[in-house]
Amino acid sequence: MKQSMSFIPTLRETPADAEVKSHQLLLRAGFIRQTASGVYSYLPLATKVLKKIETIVREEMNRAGAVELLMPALQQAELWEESGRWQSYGPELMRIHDRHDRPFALGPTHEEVITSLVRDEVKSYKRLPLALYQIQTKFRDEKRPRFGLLRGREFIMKDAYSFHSSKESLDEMYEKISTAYRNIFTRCGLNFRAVIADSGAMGGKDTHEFMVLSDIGEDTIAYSDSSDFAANIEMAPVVVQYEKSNEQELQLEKIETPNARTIGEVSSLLNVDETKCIKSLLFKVDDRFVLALVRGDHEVNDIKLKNFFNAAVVELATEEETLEIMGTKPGFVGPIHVRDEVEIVADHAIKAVVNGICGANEEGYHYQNVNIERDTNVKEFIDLRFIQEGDPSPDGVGTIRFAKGIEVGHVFKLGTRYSESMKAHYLDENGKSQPMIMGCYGIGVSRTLSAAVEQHHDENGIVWPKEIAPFDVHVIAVNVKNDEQRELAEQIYSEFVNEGLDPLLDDRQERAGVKFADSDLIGIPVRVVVGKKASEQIVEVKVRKTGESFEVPVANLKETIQSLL
Ligand code: 9G3
Repeated sequence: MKQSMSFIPTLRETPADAEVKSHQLLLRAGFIRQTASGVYSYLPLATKVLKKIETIVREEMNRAGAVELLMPALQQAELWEESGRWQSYGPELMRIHDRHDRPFALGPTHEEVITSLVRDEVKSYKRLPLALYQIQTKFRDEKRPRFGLLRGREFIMKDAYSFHSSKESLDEMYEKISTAYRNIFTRCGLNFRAVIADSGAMGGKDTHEFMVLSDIGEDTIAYSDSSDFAANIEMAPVVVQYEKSNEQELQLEKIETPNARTIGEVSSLLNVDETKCIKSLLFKVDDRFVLALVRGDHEVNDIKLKNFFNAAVVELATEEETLEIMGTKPGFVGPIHVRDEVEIVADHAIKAVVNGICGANEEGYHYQNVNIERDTNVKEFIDLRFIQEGDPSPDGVGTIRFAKGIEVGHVFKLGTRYSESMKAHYLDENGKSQPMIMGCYGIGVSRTLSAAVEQHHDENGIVWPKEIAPFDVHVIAVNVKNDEQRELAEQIYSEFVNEGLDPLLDDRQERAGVKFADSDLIGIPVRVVVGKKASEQIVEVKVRKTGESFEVPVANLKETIQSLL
């Protein structure tokens, strides 16, 4: 491509409303432009990168045995009525009406469409397993679009769906596609982790997220410092074994604790360690109330609470609900003298607390010398707390550290969640009708582009990994008014094209400083500068990542570039 004919509107200044580096640089380097909140145009350079990422995705998905198709973005409401999701999704689902006033959704994902397509065509176990994928624009009306392409309202996703007649077959496909994902993110030059994730509302059982490590990531990953264990913090199990101290259990005693509501206030008022305090939080779990107990220095993991009760909705009770159910405000809630209908679950750590402190369910009062198994009727001790840095890794190897991650991939074992609700059945080898067992697998393609910039940039601009760079080499004619420089640059450009490279030629009438600044911003891995020494058939080669540069006779240029790429 020649820049004099291209469309790469670079910016000198950093746009004010862009908070993260990838958003700033994609705007400044002329890769994207916003049209509406969370809606972007991909300019020519971004389009090139997207095509490279998509090519890698296709190669790896095809290798895993999946077949590409393309489904409509327009999805009739009836399909979502069948799966029961038309009601369960709120304003995030982009809904429209056609000219006959019939309701449609702009597809945020395609479980309903693919299941209806396969159920109508596949009737026998002989046609399974089947794995289909597409690369297509998705629509989700995010409440707070932000960070450019990282959280948009219209974005490009590769979504795949697989159909099986046995759990083993699904497990096999799940592994193959997980391997494909590792290959994809590795080839895209990303530092990522596959983490055990919670299936959330997807209802599936096993699920993994693929996280690109980045400080601006929205998810927290708990990973082992000496093994490949990694889990979304919501799912990371806690395997600490607690030693109960052998101190004498003392008589339970109610004490005045005026205005001491938080664990911090209580522990400093009574001069006891937070590990002796019992934090009691009332939750609404579906249609009942549950009192969750964790040690004062721990936090309740609401996802673990939700999974324990296999609940659809888990929310902290409001202050009014707490007052009504527990008879006091949240700061004085405790597990002693609790209404029978309120179930109490406690984290394992609580069992080891001797002579602890808890709220007395009376404003201004706490109990001391609380011994949970003597003084309360805890329904069950479970793994209820969030994992913390320094905890032992659940696989028994090393210690847990936290990192922030950007989710770029997510794989799910769906089971029969959609095939039952949408009646996608097949006849098994005994002629018996069975619901298909499904898996689904997503990659945020446009998000992967942004995540790559988050991981690969410096103070001068983007530093593309060569596998997904918009071009292989940037040829710059320093002064296009100088015939020798211009002609040599064009000659080098043509030779690169003939050698099968994909070069970008800066043949613009611009000052050298502008060309070099733009080249740093755009971030093509290797640069060839044709300047004053063109008359000696000498050019300068510069490596964008390291900044190293060296003079090369034009005769040696081909092998120099090939060795660098
Ligand atoms: C919706 C809306 C937003 C959504 C969904 C549905 C996320 C929804 C989960 C998935 C699961 C997998 C196939 C590819 C991989 C991910 N946000 N999810 O189902 F209506 Cl508005 O999309 N789908």
